[in-house]
Amino acid sequence: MAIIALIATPVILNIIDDSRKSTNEQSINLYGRAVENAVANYMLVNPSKAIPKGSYTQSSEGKTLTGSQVLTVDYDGNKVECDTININSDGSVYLANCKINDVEVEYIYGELIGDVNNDGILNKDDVISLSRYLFSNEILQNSSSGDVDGDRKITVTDINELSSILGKVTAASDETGILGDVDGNGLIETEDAKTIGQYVAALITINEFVFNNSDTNSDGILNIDDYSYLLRAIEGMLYKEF
Ligand SMILES: [Ca+2]
Ligand SMILES: [Ca+2]
Ligand SMILES: [Ca+2]
Repeated sequence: MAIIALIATPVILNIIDDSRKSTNEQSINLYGRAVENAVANYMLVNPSKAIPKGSYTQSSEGKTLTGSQVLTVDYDGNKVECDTININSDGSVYLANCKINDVEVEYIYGELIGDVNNDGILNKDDVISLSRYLFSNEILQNSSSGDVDGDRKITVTDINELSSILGKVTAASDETGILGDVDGNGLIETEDAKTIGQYVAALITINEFVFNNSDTNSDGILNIDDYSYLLRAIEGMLYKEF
């Protein structure tokens, strides 16, 4: 009997742990769906407005979310508190770093669209990495997450949209910027290609920061190839499919 008890106890503990785990997952799933409904309701009431994307913070037991808009969440289950609540540009929801009734849980709800380096945070590093993935084949953990417009390709449009979601990503002159964003305004546009063209034609000089954002084919030389490479990308002819 003693032996059976020794063996049986850990199994029972595991079952309790598993059921607690699945209850936690259920709570987060229910809360995540309630947040998705809150987004849908917001769109229903404000049909002329854009999807209220971006990061949010909770108040009133998670029933109010504050970010680019204020959303009301209809949820009565176990208390769910999350440090990370993000509404993606397609209205889908991402929850991470959550606590259920004040106990931390590891479960993540949804996908954080645009988190191409897969660190659970959407920030300018993702935009910069995505540009380097498109142009110079930098390896990304989660490149498909960079398909912000959902056409199953990574293009300049995705980089620009992701940058816009973050309020247009800019880099300091001593940092690495978005490859292809020559003038550093946070968007890859024909103006950027023009600047390379002017440099190649010896009409202007450029500094190291501009050079680093201009060498789109990443061969350490800035010439007409970078100009045409960037132009092709802007026209959607340079892309990565998955
Ligand atoms: Ca895309
Ligand atoms: Ca630019
Ligand atoms: Ca080059």
